[in-house]
Amino acid sequence: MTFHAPIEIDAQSLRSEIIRHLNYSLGKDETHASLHDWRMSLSLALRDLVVAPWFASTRKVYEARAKRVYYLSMEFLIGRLVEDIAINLRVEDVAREAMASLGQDYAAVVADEPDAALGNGGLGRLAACFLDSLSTLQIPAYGYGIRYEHGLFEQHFEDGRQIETAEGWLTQRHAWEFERPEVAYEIGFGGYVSESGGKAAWHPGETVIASAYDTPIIGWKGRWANTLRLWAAKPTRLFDLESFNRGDYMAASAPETLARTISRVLYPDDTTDTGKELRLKQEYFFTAASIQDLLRRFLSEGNALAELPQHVAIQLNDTHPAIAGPELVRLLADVHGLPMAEAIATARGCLAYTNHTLLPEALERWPEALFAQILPRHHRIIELIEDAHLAATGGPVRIIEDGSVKMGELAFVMAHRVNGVSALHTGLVKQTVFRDLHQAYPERIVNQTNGITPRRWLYSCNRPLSGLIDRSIGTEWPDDLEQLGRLSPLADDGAFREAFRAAKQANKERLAAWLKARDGITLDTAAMFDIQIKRIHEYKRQLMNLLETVALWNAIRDNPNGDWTPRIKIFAGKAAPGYFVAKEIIHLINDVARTINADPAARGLLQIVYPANYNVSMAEYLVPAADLSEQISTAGKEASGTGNMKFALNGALTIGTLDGANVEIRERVGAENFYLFGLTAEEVTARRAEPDFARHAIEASPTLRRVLEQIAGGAFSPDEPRRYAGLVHRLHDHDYFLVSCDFDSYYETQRRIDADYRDTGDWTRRAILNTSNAGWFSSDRTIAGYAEDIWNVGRAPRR
Ligand code: GPU
Repeated sequence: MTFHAPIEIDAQSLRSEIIRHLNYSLGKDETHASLHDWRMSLSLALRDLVVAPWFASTRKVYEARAKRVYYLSMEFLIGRLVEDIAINLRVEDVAREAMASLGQDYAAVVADEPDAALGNGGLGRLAACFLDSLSTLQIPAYGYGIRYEHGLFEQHFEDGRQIETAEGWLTQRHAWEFERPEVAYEIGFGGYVSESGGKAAWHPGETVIASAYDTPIIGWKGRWANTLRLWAAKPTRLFDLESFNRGDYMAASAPETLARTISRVLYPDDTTDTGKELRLKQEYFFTAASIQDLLRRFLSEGNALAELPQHVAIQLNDTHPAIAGPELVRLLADVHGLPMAEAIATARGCLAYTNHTLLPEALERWPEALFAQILPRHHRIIELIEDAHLAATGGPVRIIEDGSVKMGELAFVMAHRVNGVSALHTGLVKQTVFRDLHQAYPERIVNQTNGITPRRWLYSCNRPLSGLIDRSIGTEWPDDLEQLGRLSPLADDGAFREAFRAAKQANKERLAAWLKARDGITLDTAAMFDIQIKRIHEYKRQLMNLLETVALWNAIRDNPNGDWTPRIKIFAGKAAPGYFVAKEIIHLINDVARTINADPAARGLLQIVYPANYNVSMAEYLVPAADLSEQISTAGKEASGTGNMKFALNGALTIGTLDGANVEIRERVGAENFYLFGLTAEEVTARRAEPDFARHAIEASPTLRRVLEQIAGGAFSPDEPRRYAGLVHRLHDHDYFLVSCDFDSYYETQRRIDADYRDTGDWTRRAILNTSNAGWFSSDRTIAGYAEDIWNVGRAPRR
């Protein structure tokens, strides 16, 4: 396969293109253009540059009749695209210059773009990094998902409490997408199944239209572009004219409203299954549209159905699209006439499933009655799949059990490969959730440790450091990230260390300036930036971090003349709107922050900052500015983590447990350059079985006891002294995530960090070794692993 030539454009020509779009796409002249107009014009001009490589890539795939990868995901947490696309096209300097020549501040223009927040957290961001790597590796691929009208809610704080409001990225035109009204499929729900002559047919009771919107995804150096195809739900029947003529205007638009509801909003639950009927409809909606679309493409190339697995790899991002199995079987058997056994085997040859969690509350199960009502034919097909599976294995694992359809078991049985997302997690998948299935199908489970795209998460978000790296080892590292290893010898070079430290300092100042402008907060950039950013969840233990913060504050007040290492504790993240405990933790963080930040004894020594509305763009400010990365989940609970990788890559040291990919990060960056603490996954299980383990731990720790007494006694909520009594009480009897047991080890490790951080030269040396050894965590490596072990697709050589 050949590649698309590099994009050649100078600032003068790009400037003309921007003005052309301003005039003819937006209908504005230069004197009346707003920031939004400039941003749209720049985006449309850049989008034009993507089109040629996009066409060329598509043409090559059709010509070669190459195998394609279909990545099915409920979430794509993409963030902003202007800068990303300019960088991948290698025209970011040209774009900056063109905007400057038009009197526009490039950074402000870039920041005007709303984040595409079509995801909750790690799972959705992983999908976005994978799209970037698939294009960079020139693997023919489509991302398939839902074009939510409202992405993840916006978070505000009122008196320290989280308030959610609807997100509205599509109230403006989305610059990057192409609407494809001609690509539309009818998606059915409900109804009944008829059988005659051994043939089954589903007659849905209601239907909606899935309508496609395509966004080109350009890879590094513009060599290749794949497509992200998102489905929007539209009514089959536009408008009920009869009702309108009767004067019933509400009823007249009811079909439209009902249909559009399906793609209206992203469910805001991260690693929890809410079991809502609309969610099941969303899952079937986008999965069925995607399967119909890929089958149509396959058949249009004149292939025989038996060859489907040689042409199609379908990756299920968790169980959300697990209905793909029965849907593909239905199309192969009911519509195309394959015998049932052959349909199942063919579908399995195409399908693979990624598991992202062991948390029981996240494992999707649908009430069988609801499932059978919405998807009656699929219900029956699942029974047939289960029969075949039971006949092959002799049990004991069922897919439908105790009145529930278990989507994990369904995905597993219908996949030829199942993967976990870190070495530790994959091991636990084999030993716990899928123990029996692993015994029945011992070849099926493989590991693919997660990764992150170095284009966004180093090159673009950290220009001070990526510039330094370019000058030190050349410019080939962004798509061959293990080249960063060549920085290791420089860890001992005084001048390089100084330059590395200066880059970190520049990032801290950039963050400080941004927060000042946004929230009016002042940060002392000489302090250590200690950052925990992720969804708020009990297992991630933001609470433990906060308890340690209070303990440090106590220590400072006990000894105000001590030689303390100044720290800024930064928290950011959203809680699911229905997750009461997580919201209580947010409230407590804000209450503690208010108290400590107002205490003169803490001034210059300890500050807590919790900027509202964490998203991808905020992470792009925070990650490069971190000195210390908090990865402190209860061992065995975080499947992988990807934030942990972003921080290490950007030269933060980690304080972390032996959980998820922390284990592999520590192995690679070196144990001396990673602050390990806490119980192991095995120890966690053992400790939890001990009676009163939390009470014992609290009794044994005067430091922790004091903190808990303060919180329970209202030291941080004087207006409502008992506000956190329940939270503290629960920690004594229901400390499922072992905050109490790991506290002392965590606190002591933090004090070691205080001491180590003061040796700036040595800290910087170890930070460099984090960056230089984090190259393996590129999502290019992860995607190459999927291509080899799961999809059986080739990747083009690097150029
Ligand atoms: N994860 Br399940 C999510 O972000 N959302 C989910 O619904 C589920 C998992 C995360 C894991 O918690 C995290 O450890 C992992 O790094 C990430 O998926 C990507 O694999």
